[in-house]
Amino acid sequence: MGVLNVTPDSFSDGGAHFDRDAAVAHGLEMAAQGADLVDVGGESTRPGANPVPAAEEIDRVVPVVAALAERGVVVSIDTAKASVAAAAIEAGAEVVNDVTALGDPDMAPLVADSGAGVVLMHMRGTPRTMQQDPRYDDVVAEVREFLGGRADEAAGHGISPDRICIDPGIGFGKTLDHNLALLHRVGDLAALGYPVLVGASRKSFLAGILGDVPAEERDAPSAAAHVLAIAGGAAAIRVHNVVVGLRTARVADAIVRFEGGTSR
Ligand code: PMM
Repeated sequence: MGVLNVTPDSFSDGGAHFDRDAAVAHGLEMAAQGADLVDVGGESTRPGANPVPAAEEIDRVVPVVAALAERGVVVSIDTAKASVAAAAIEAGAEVVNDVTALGDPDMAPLVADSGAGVVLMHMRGTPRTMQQDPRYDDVVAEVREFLGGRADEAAGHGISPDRICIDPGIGFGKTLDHNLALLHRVGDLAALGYPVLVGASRKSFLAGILGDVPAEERDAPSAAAHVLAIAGGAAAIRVHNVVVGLRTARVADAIVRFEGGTSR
């Protein structure tokens, strides 16, 4: 999944794709580079970010979704608002990437009725407050319990289980240790039986390990996290740099899936 933030303030590519034509061009570029999905978002979820009114979010994302879908790109819409998701699905989006895991009561019926796929992500709190002293007794168990519950809820609304993907929400209300625990034990989440999406790309926990490495220099560190997530059973990764993400994922996959026994 390639990240396409159509916002003036996302943390890692903030502003770079705010211009509509530039956003469409970058989305097409990521698809040509091999992204299976282009994830279009119009509201920043960076820590401390303020919400964007639905009408403005729709105005940002719908023309970009429509232009990409028209050209055959499979688009996911990164939104927590059912009204935005509805407009994006109308414009051709096939997946709803919801960082609140169906927090909007209108979202589950919309996804069910439209036949879209859905990504259910774990977040503690809201982007405004989520990094203020997040605490868990057992972060992996709590995230697993939450995602299992949300997936059941989605299925209860008639969303087909084969259209559901789960995501631990790296960086969303988590300390460095929480992120490391979740990445270390992706298999515990995969055991729920749904494909797991992991988004570690350029996130600040990497700087928590490496020191002050700027976001645009975090692609190799992101790849390290994604490779180990794949080894733990992750089915998809959400990345800014599709060339690096896809190449590393393909090598990781080849090793993880190797069944040839001892070398000859
Ligand atoms: N991270 C961000 C935004 N949306 N969606 C999912 N499913 N998983 C993530 O980890 C995730 C997300 C924040 O990162 P960005 O500002 O680079 O988009």
